[in-house]
Parts: sequence; structure tokens; C-alpha cells
Amino acid sequence: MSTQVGKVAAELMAPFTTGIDLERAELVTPCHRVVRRASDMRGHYADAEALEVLIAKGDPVHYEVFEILTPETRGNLSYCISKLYPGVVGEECFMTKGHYHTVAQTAELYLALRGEGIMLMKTAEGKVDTQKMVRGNMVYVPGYWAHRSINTGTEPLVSLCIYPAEAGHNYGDIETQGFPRRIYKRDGQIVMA
Ligand code: PAN
Ligand code: ZN
Repeated sequence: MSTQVGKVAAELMAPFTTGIDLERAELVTPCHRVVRRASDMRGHYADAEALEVLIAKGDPVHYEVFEILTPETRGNLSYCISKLYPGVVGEECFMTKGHYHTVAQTAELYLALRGEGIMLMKTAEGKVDTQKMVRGNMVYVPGYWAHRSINTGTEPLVSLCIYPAEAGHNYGDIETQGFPRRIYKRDGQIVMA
């Protein structure tokens, strides 16, 4: 009993509160901010030439992630706001790189707050799944599923993502093998291929 109390004391964190600026759809005081531009996305889109044109034209931001990170020990939760801008590379909708979790069995919950999109998922065994991301939808990404969000709308796709702090990011085979589906906008229609 005394050992358990001692262990808890060693890991004890102080409770804290963070805020989301609901207008800007950003965390007010993130610990860390990740910015990915078109030039960070080489190798991910089908039309590599169209991506280079976009980079030459000013290298726009594809997405930003505003993170609240806690110690990467079992039991803690980390979370972030993911803000994925609208746009196309050729005809392919802007998307995140996508990743497995380093601790492969860890799940993640995405609560869509703004915009419209698709969560595209795959497993190493070849399973594929898509879920609709629209305000109020909570997409549960189980362990072992690589996940990529795709903006199919005309405004930023904003989600609150909550995951075990130990999860980590494993970009593993994503850059070399990608995902088995791509999402295009053709004549204003969303097409999955
Ligand atoms: C999210 C993602 C975020 C950016 O926080 O990391 O949306 O996507 P990439 O990491 O694939 O570039 C998450 O799923 N964390 O686990
Ligand atoms: Zn994740």
C-alpha cells in the first residue's frame, strides 16, 4: 500500500485547463505547434508536378497541429487541434501525411469541430476504412489503424484529437506505400479512387 502511494506521488501531475479559441479553431496556449507546408508533403500526392508548382507559387501551409503534450507514460492523455486547410494538389484534396502509432495498439478519438472531410484508414494487413468527418462526428480510430485526414470542403477541417500520451507517430510505410485510396475533387464532386 505504501509503495503504491509513493508511486502515485512520484507521477502526480497538477490538474490544468486549456482553452480552444472557437472562432479561430486553435488551442489558445499549445505546448507545441506543428506546421506542414506543401514542401513537407513531397511523396504523398499522386501528382508530384502539381505539388512542385504549388511549392513554387508560395509553398502554402497544408495543416497546423496545436498540441498539448503530457508525459509519455501510460495513463496520460495528450491532445491537439488539427487544422487542415482546403485545397487541391492537381485534383487531389489536401490531406495530412498519416501515420500509425508507435505503440501500435493505441487508439485515438477525433472530434470534428469545423469543415468537412474524410478519415482514411488502413491496416498493415490491407484493410481499408473511411469515416465522414463533419461537425459533431466523433471518429474512433482503433489501434493498429494508420490514419490520414482529408479536407473535402471549402473551409479548414478542424478536429480535436485525443490519444494516449505514449502513442507516438510512426510514419513507417506511408511515404513509400501511401494509402490504398485517394480522394479527388473533380468538377466539384468528391471522387474516391
Ligand atoms: C494527430 C495528427 C495530426 C497531423 O495529432 O498527428 O493530425 O497528422 P500527421 O501526424 O499524420 O502529419 C494524430 O493523429 N496524433 O496521433
Ligand atoms: Zn494519431
